[in-house]
Amino acid sequence: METTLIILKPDAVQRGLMGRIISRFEDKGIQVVGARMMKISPELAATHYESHHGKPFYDGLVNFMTSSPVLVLALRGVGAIAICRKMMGATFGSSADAGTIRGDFGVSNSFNLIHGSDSPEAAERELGLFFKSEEILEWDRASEGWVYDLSGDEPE
Ligand code: IDP
Ligand code: MG
Repeated sequence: METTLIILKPDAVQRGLMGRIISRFEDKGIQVVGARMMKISPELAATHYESHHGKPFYDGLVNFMTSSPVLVLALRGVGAIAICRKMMGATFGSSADAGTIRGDFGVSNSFNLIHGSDSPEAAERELGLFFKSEEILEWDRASEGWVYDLSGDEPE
C-alpha cells in the first residue's frame, strides 16, 4: 500500500470542483486517509516547491498556491502514487489528455487544479510537510474486499 499527498489547488476550491475531483479518486477505489483544508503559508509553499526555486514560474506558483485555501488529501492504495499522477494528467491543462482531471477541468498551464507526489520519496516528504502522523488515519473500509482481491498475501 502506498500513501500519496494530493493538493486540490486554489483554483479547484474556488471553482467548486473539490467534490468532483475527490469522487474520481473514490470511484477508482483509492481510499481517503487524510484531509485538511488550509491556507498555505509562503514558507510552506517555498519548502514544498523548493526543487522549483529559481525557475521562471516559481514566484507566480508560490503566489498562486498561497492566494486562497486548498484542500490537502492523503490518498492510499496499491500503486496509489502512479495511479493518482495518471489520473491528474500532464502538467499543463492545455495539453493534458481528455479523461484526466487536468484535461477535463482546466485549460490553463499555471492554474492546473491539483498537485500529486511524483515518487515514494516525494510522498513521504510531502505528507510530512502537511500532516502530523496522527492526522493520517488507518481505517477499515467496508468495501475493501471488493476493491481488491484479498485472498492472497497482498491486495491485488
Ligand atoms: P507537476 O505538478 O505536474 O508535477 P511540475 O513540473 O512539478 O509539475 O511543476 C509544479 C507546478 O508548477 C505545476 O503543477 C504548475 O502549477 C507550475 N508550473 C510548472 N511549469 C509551469 C510553467 O511553465 N508555467 C506556469 N506554471 C508552471
Ligand atoms: Mg512535480
